Amino acid sequence: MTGRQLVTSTQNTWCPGCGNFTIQHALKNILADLESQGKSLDDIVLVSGIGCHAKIADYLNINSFYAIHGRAIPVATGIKLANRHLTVICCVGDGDAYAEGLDHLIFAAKRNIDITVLVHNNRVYGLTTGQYTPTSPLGFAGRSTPAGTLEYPINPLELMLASGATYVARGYTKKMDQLKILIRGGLDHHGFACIDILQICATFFPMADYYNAHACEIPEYDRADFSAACEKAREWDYNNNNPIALGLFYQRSFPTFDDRMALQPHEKADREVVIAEFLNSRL
Ligand SMILES: Cc1ncc(C[n+]2csc(CCOP(=O)(O)OP(=O)(O)O)c2C)c(N)n1
Ligand code: SF4
Repeated sequence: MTGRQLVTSTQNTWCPGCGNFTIQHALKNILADLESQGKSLDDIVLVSGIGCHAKIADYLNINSFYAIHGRAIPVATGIKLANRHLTVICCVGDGDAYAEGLDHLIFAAKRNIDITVLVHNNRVYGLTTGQYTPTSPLGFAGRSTPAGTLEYPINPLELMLASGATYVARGYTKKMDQLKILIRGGLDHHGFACIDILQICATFFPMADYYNAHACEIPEYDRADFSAACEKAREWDYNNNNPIALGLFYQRSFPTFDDRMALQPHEKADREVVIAEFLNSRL
């Protein structure tokens, strides 16, 4: 039970059947669980980008910040560094995080900042009505590519593993129970968590039949084994017709950027001394 009404009264404008509903529902349940376990919801911040996914910040009744397109992750990073006590969740789109804000995603993974990124990966620009994104398959015929794309998609799991993410998972909006476990695992993980969520865009890329036919569970292996995780992540490259493994691919414990930052002198007076010393050394 939660003491708070978690869904706001803001009018919801997602299309019927949109996978964003599942992600919102999963988050709502997780928030209620966290509160019933003694966590104050005031210690949770949701940051979103720009796109259909981003409206989740309007619909969930928690502290939130609507960033600009591709910039949710630096905002989330700043919030975490300003107050390490907060749990910071970042909801981003695949256009948002894998195109516009890709450098921020890579650097957040490299730094192992303790935030949880949920990529609503519908493999299309939903809000701007169907242009291709970095995870659209080769030949995707959308508004900006009516004759089909000429590019192969990127594999975001492989990219996140290579960049240093310490929790890498893939969920699917038609598997809400598993999605909840993966998101909760990311929130409980101390370090940078990235969960690529295969999301149904009911209007511009309705992939449910395809995903339902190809989705499978990841087999047992040591989740701290980087090579095994990379091998598993390469099996489905977002373009071939191989089985699509869902679940946790990789997790390891490693010092976070915020931990390291806390060890640095951060008092204003200290900073002024350091800056003065530096300037004097240049004279
Ligand atoms: C810098 C910038 N470029 C372009 C846009 C226009 N724009 C708004 S939403 C959007 C696409 C969002 O797609 P995605 O991140 O995949 O999210 P979805 O709508 O699919 O959830 C674009 C290109 C913008 N707002 N800002
Ligand atoms: S356009 Fe796609 S992603 Fe956007 S609300 Fe509709 S179904 Fe959802």
